[in-house]
Amino acid sequence: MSALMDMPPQEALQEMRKAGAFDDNEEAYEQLAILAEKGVHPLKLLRRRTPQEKPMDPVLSSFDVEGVARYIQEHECKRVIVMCGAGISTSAGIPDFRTPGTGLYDNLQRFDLPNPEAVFDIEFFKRKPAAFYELAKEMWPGNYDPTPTHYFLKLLNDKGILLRVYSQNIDSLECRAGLPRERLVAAHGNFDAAHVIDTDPEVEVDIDELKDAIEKGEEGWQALREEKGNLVKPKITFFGEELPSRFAELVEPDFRSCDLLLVLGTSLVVSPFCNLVSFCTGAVPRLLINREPAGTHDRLRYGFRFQEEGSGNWRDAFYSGDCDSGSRSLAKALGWDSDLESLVASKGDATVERAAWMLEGQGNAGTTNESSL
Ligand code: CNA
Repeated sequence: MSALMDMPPQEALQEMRKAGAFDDNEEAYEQLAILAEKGVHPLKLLRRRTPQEKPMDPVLSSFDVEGVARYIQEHECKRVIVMCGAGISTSAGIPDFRTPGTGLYDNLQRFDLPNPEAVFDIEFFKRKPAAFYELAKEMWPGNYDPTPTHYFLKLLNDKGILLRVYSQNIDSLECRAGLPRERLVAAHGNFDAAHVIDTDPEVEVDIDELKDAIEKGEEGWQALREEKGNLVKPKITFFGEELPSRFAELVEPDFRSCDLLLVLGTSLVVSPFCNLVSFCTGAVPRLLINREPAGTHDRLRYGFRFQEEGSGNWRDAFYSGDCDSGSRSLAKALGWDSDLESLVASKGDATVERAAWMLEGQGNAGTTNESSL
């Protein structure tokens, strides 16, 4: 394996593929291929030396929301990373992918797809764009309002302790809640911009132009296709497409310096995103807030160990339930519940005092809507 490390990223990846490393996970291969092209070595991502396998002394006084809140206060956390997914937006009325009955995948039958994922597959889109355009019309941002969880993200920012939100969501609700753009990595893109597919250098299209075309139905998007020379789509990342360069640029330094990880509303099955849970160091506490356990170490390399007894878990906590109630519980345990409710009631406009440990040395200049991290 050390010889692999000495090879250039793309060559190493091919060797790993030949050895069968991706036989049952072609998607992981595709994502690593994209990063390898950018010079990121696959072994660096897959073999990060995290001590999860070796038990450590417990870093949390209790493996629950209260234990995590105590940790944040006692260790004066200031580089919190949040990873989130579709589950933070379901209370806004946007279905997630996989919840049985209500998830998007269960509601795509009418598009007659070979499999539900096909609607976000770039090759399928090129052959049959109508299904995606129909769905895009339904999901277009603007029709939905942020949830209390989105305001909780803003709260962490206003308290001065948020390093970054890594979101898989394409609904842009994080920023609509008032989270500054520089705090967000929209790992799978969003509807903020549009482009003509298969153009290099990429040809951008005004997102409103695409919106107008989609609203007119097939006639509209066919006319736009003719005008631009190829299909136009929002800059959301399809299966088989490259993740935004901002993701590759920020992921290493961010996770290296992260002092607490919160994971909200995701099934943690889409790679490379799901692998991020292993990127912070082994002593960094992690809290999953979700309706069901996800990303556990039996399913995900260096995944959560909150189901382990005794010394098998030293840093992971799980809040089983809705993101909004989990976020409210954490805010309450931190003594920040009234701040959160003010943000919810004011749609993000309320002014919130920074965390006590972020006030030190700042005199009275500790009340702000912006984090200076
Ligand atoms: P997913 O696979 O559908 O998983 C969602 C997870 O959230 C599941 O484990 C659910 O049990 C859980 N969940 C659902 N509602 C709640 C809730 N209110 N509180 C707590 N937990 C809840 O979705 P992922 O995000 O994991 O998958 C990644 C895909 C989803 C990304 O590529 C996104 O682009 C895509 N997606 C985004 C949106 C959006 O932008 N709002 C909507 C649907 C899909």
